[in-house]
Amino acid sequence: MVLAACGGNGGDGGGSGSGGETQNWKFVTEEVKGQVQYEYAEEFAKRMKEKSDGKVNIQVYEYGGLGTESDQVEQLQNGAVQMAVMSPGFTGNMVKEGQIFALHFLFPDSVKKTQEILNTSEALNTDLVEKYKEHNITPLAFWTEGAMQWTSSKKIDSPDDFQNFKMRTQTSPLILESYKAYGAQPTPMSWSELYTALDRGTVQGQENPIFFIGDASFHEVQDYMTLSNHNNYVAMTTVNTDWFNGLSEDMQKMVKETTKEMQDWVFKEQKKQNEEYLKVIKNDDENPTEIVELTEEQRQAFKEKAMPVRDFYRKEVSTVDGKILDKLQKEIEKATAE
Ligand code: 6CS
Repeated sequence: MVLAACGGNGGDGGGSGSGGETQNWKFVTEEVKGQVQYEYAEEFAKRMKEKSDGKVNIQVYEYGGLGTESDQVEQLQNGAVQMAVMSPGFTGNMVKEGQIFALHFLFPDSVKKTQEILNTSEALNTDLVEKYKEHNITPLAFWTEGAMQWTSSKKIDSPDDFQNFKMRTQTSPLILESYKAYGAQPTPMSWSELYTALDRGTVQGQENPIFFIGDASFHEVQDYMTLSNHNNYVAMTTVNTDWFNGLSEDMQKMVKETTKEMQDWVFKEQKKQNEEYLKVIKNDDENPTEIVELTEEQRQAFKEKAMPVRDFYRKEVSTVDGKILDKLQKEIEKATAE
């Protein structure tokens, strides 16, 4: 009840959404201006304003203004903000099943196919959503920010290169487990500390989509970028569950429709940004980065080490005996056979 009241009143004039009054909502992202999540939220706000004839006024927050990624999760849960772009990589200690996205080489190599699966998967959009709802978070959509690559201070083209390698990760335990499987020493930290940590050698490498590596200038303090495509960066559009349930049906419909439209928009946005930043990194002569392309055989060596992590997920992480993973794997098999 307390959460409902708090969520429902979020922002002045928040209200139930049933009347004609102005609605002021807060939408927090984990990225800064120009980056995919922030631009997503701005575009979302613009569309909602237009559709509601100016009645829905969404204030978008860059990363940093409201604290760390973990603080932002709490703010969404307690209704201090109504909407958030959230990465499952920071909620793993709470929603264990959400760590499914930490499994390497699970989704197809094609980012487009991956997005299609994220759009249609029942395992994710129904079963996993239920798990988040238990924590007053409703994911309305899952979308990729692109394939992730490794940057490093030494060349990485085989699992041996990861031996005792200090790898920065997000906080979800299964992400750490995925890097331990290669022999690395994972070190969780917020991305706001990462540039300095790479520069000082506190950590030797990290994973992210290319646009983020380039925009956050990580390549300036790294010597190599391995095009590993070992995973996709998946983000979620989330709302405070109690607040959302308190909106009028029309308003809920408007939010859902906008979220749906935005799937195509964000796919194009991440593609554009990832392509542009690959050129930026390649052409940055002042900060040269060696691009390491893996052969299929080299990728296979990483895949073999990554496979046992799925059993670990089933046995040690999943609270439903791996049922969501089993279902998702079937959906992926079906989608890739088409
Ligand atoms: O590496 C990270 O933690 C950050 N990466 C991206 C692509 N978005 C936000 C996130 O916090």
